[in-house]
Amino acid sequence: MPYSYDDQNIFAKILRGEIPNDTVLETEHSLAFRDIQPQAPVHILVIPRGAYVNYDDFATNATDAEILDYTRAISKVCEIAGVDPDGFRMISNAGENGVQEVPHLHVHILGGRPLGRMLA
Ligand code: IU
Repeated sequence: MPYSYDDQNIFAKILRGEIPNDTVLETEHSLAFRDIQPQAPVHILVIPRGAYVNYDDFATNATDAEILDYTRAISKVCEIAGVDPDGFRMISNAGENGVQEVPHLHVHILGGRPLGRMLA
Protein backbone atom coordinates (compact mmCIF):
# COMPACT_ATOMS: atom_id res chain seq x y z
CA MET A 1 0.00 0.00 0.00
CA PRO A 2 1.50 3.40 -0.97
CA TYR A 3 1.72 6.00 1.80
CA SER A 4 1.88 9.75 1.53
CA TYR A 5 3.86 11.49 4.26
CA ASP A 6 3.15 15.04 5.45
CA ASP A 7 6.50 16.54 6.44
CA GLN A 8 4.74 19.32 8.36
CA ASN A 9 3.54 16.93 11.09
CA ILE A 10 4.71 17.73 14.61
CA PHE A 11 7.10 14.80 14.93
CA ALA A 12 8.80 15.71 11.65
CA LYS A 13 9.33 19.18 13.15
CA ILE A 14 10.76 17.63 16.33
CA LEU A 15 13.12 15.50 14.23
CA ARG A 16 14.30 18.59 12.34
CA GLY A 17 14.92 20.36 15.68
CA GLU A 18 12.26 22.99 14.98
CA ILE A 19 10.36 22.11 18.18
CA PRO A 20 11.99 21.09 21.50
CA ASN A 21 11.40 17.71 23.08
CA ASP A 22 12.25 15.88 26.31
CA THR A 23 14.61 13.30 24.83
CA VAL A 24 15.01 9.88 26.45
CA LEU A 25 17.12 8.15 23.79
CA GLU A 26 18.71 9.03 20.47
CA THR A 27 20.03 6.39 18.10
CA GLU A 28 21.11 6.46 14.47
CA HIS A 29 17.62 5.77 13.16
CA SER A 30 15.32 6.45 16.11
CA LEU A 31 14.34 9.06 18.70
CA ALA A 32 12.47 8.61 21.98
CA PHE A 33 10.97 11.48 23.98
CA ARG A 34 8.44 12.00 26.76
CA ASP A 35 4.83 12.50 25.72
CA ILE A 36 3.69 16.09 26.29
CA GLN A 37 0.42 14.85 27.89
CA PRO A 38 1.45 11.76 29.84
CA GLN A 39 -1.25 9.18 30.54
CA ALA A 40 0.90 7.28 33.06
CA PRO A 41 4.00 7.98 35.20
CA VAL A 42 6.03 6.69 32.27
CA HIS A 43 4.76 7.76 28.86
CA ILE A 44 7.40 7.82 26.18
CA LEU A 45 7.03 7.97 22.40
CA VAL A 46 9.52 6.14 20.20
CA ILE A 47 9.72 7.23 16.56
CA PRO A 48 11.89 6.30 13.60
CA ARG A 49 13.85 9.18 12.07
CA GLY A 50 12.65 8.11 8.63
CA ALA A 51 9.45 9.46 7.10
CA TYR A 52 7.00 6.63 7.80
CA VAL A 53 3.31 7.22 8.43
CA ASN A 54 2.56 4.11 10.47
CA TYR A 55 3.73 0.61 11.30
CA ASP A 56 2.72 -0.90 7.97
CA ASP A 57 4.56 1.82 6.03
CA PHE A 58 7.64 1.23 8.21
CA ALA A 59 7.58 -2.57 8.08
CA THR A 60 7.08 -2.48 4.31
CA ASN A 61 9.47 0.28 3.30
CA ALA A 62 12.16 0.75 5.98
CA THR A 63 15.61 -0.77 5.60
CA ASP A 64 16.67 -3.72 7.73
CA ALA A 65 19.05 -1.38 9.60
CA GLU A 66 16.21 1.02 10.44
CA ILE A 67 13.95 -1.81 11.61
CA LEU A 68 16.66 -3.34 13.79
CA ASP A 69 17.56 0.04 15.26
CA TYR A 70 13.93 0.90 16.00
CA THR A 71 12.98 -2.41 17.61
CA ARG A 72 16.08 -2.31 19.80
CA ALA A 73 15.48 1.36 20.67
CA ILE A 74 12.03 0.45 22.02
CA SER A 75 13.56 -2.20 24.29
CA LYS A 76 16.29 0.17 25.40
CA VAL A 77 13.71 2.82 26.31
CA CYS A 78 11.87 0.28 28.48
CA GLU A 79 15.17 -0.46 30.22
CA ILE A 80 16.03 3.23 30.69
CA ALA A 81 12.53 4.02 32.00
CA GLY A 82 12.68 1.09 34.42
CA VAL A 83 9.31 -0.36 33.40
CA ASP A 84 10.66 -3.82 32.70
CA PRO A 85 10.14 -6.26 34.53
CA ASP A 86 7.31 -4.54 36.48
CA GLY A 87 5.21 -4.41 33.33
CA PHE A 88 4.37 -1.92 30.64
CA ARG A 89 2.29 -1.44 27.50
CA MET A 90 3.31 -0.69 23.92
CA ILE A 91 0.69 0.87 21.65
CA SER A 92 0.84 2.19 18.12
CA ASN A 93 -2.35 3.86 16.92
CA ALA A 94 -2.97 3.85 13.18
CA GLY A 95 -5.42 5.72 11.03
CA GLU A 96 -8.72 7.36 11.79
CA ASN A 97 -10.34 4.39 13.54
CA GLY A 98 -7.16 3.92 15.61
CA VAL A 99 -7.27 7.61 16.56
CA GLN A 100 -3.80 8.36 15.26
CA GLU A 101 -3.32 12.08 15.79
CA VAL A 102 0.21 12.46 14.47
CA PRO A 103 0.87 10.89 11.04
CA HIS A 104 4.43 9.75 11.79
CA LEU A 105 4.92 6.24 13.20
CA HIS A 106 5.18 6.26 16.98
CA VAL A 107 5.02 3.60 19.65
CA HIS A 108 3.71 4.70 23.05
CA ILE A 109 5.50 3.10 26.01
CA LEU A 110 3.25 3.33 29.07
CA GLY A 111 4.13 2.15 32.56
CA GLY A 112 4.94 3.05 36.13
CA ARG A 113 1.52 2.03 37.44
CA PRO A 114 -0.91 -0.89 37.03
CA LEU A 115 -2.51 -0.16 33.67
CA GLY A 116 -5.61 -2.31 33.95
CA ARG A 117 -7.12 -4.28 31.12
CA MET A 118 -7.12 -2.65 27.74
CA LEU A 119 -10.62 -1.62 26.70
CA ALA A 120 -12.10 -1.29 23.22
P1 IU B 1 -1.57 9.33 18.74
O1 IU B 1 -1.20 7.87 18.89
O2 IU B 1 -1.20 9.90 17.38
O3 IU B 1 -3.00 9.57 19.08
O4 IU B 1 -0.71 10.06 19.85
C1 IU B 1 -0.04 11.26 19.66
C2 IU B 1 0.65 11.59 20.94
O5 IU B 1 1.55 12.65 20.71
C3 IU B 1 -0.29 12.03 22.07
O6 IU B 1 -0.13 11.19 23.19
C4 IU B 1 0.16 13.46 22.36
O7 IU B 1 0.10 13.80 23.73
C5 IU B 1 1.60 13.43 21.86
N1 IU B 1 2.15 14.74 21.50
C6 IU B 1 3.38 15.12 22.01
O8 IU B 1 4.02 14.40 22.78
N2 IU B 1 3.90 16.34 21.64
C7 IU B 1 3.23 17.17 20.81
O9 IU B 1 3.72 18.27 20.52
C8 IU B 1 1.96 16.72 20.30
C9 IU B 1 1.46 15.51 20.64
I1 IU B 1 0.83 17.95 19.06
